[in-house]
Amino acid sequence: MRRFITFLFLAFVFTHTWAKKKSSKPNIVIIVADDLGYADIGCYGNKSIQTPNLDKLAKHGVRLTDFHTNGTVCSPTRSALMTGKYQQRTSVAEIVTVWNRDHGLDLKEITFAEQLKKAGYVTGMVGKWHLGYHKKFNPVNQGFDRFNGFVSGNIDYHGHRDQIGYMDWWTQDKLDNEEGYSTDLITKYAIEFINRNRDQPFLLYIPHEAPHYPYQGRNDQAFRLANNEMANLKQTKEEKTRIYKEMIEVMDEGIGEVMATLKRHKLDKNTIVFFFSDNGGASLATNTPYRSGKGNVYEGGHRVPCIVSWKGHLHRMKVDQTLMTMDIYPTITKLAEIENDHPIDGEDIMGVIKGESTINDRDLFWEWKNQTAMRRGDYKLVIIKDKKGKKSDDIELYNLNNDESEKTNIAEQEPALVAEMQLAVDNWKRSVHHRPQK
Ligand SMILES: [Ca+2]
Repeated sequence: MRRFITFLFLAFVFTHTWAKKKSSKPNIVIIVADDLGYADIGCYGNKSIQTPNLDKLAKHGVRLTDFHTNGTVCSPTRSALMTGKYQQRTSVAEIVTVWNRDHGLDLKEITFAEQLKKAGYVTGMVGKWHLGYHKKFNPVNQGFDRFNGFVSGNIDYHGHRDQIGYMDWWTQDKLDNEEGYSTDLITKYAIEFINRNRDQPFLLYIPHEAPHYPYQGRNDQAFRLANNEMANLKQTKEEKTRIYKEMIEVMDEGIGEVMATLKRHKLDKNTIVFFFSDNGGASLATNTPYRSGKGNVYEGGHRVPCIVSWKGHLHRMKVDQTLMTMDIYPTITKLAEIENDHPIDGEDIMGVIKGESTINDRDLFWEWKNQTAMRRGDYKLVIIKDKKGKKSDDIELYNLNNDESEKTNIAEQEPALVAEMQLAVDNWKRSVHHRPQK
């Protein structure tokens, strides 16, 4: 009898300790939209696109108004997200294209998925990778236990062929095409992953394809064919705009289903959810009030919506601090109680998101092709090299505090500040482009 009581006592202590340990590390869900503009969703001011689920996340969570992507296009931002570093320090500072299939994120990089695995998390990814087409760069070789999705920049939402006609839908590192609208498949596999792993700490990375082109709704036809052939498709601007709205609304619906799954398993209090875009919106997007869009270093190219939700831990709040994609890495590794013993550029922003602290003043930088930008407080420096018809660099300075749309160049009025910021840009470039000798 005494033995039995001892057994019961030990069983209780073990279960209790385990339960306590289990609850101390939250599940982490990171949802990324592709090419979603700043004002493409309701809670960021859109009046025609219906996004009730994202609006609900923002209503009960934290809405960031000055969150930036590291890149102004897909792959560079994803590289910074995966590594916590300026992408210029990694092997992927440019877009990984279909024409360069042997290029990808160096396997030596320590991704956040690899770090979380070390902390005992099961790690899953469903959706767009865009950090290397070749099998050796597959997410399963970069820390993800499970991968369903595609490796290129975009696929036909129905036929799953990439831009030049290669089939691109994978289960782990095996090509495994299946029927379905890619946004719905991503939702399906996200839910399946949560169902399967609900009893252990998990990381789920959900990089959606929407609303990146090709513009296809849920009930449209596939139009990319094999061998780089396209079905004869003519879409008017009005049709594209209607489909673009639908693509965002279907993604929002999927995000609602993921949140409902977490709730159904009573995981919502133990799961932190991040949502953001990978760069500013493209031609059909609304980036209001910001200037320009994808592929540009003006605000519209990299200031994006970002919402963080964690029931019972985060409260409705608006955060105006300047934050960046590379900050996600140290934030989630800290939540997983992991020390990063390798250099990264991002900073843990959990204190900011909770409204408990602010981040130290820091300069932030963007670089894309011939454009460079830098942010210091409210000031934004933009340098454009080789601008058409100009012999010298175009130097622009804006004060975002009273000129959020970057309309009035005040560089001539602030020569000392411009010189200081140019020096900081030079130093940053020297620092990030330095590659240690092999
Ligand atoms: Ca993108």
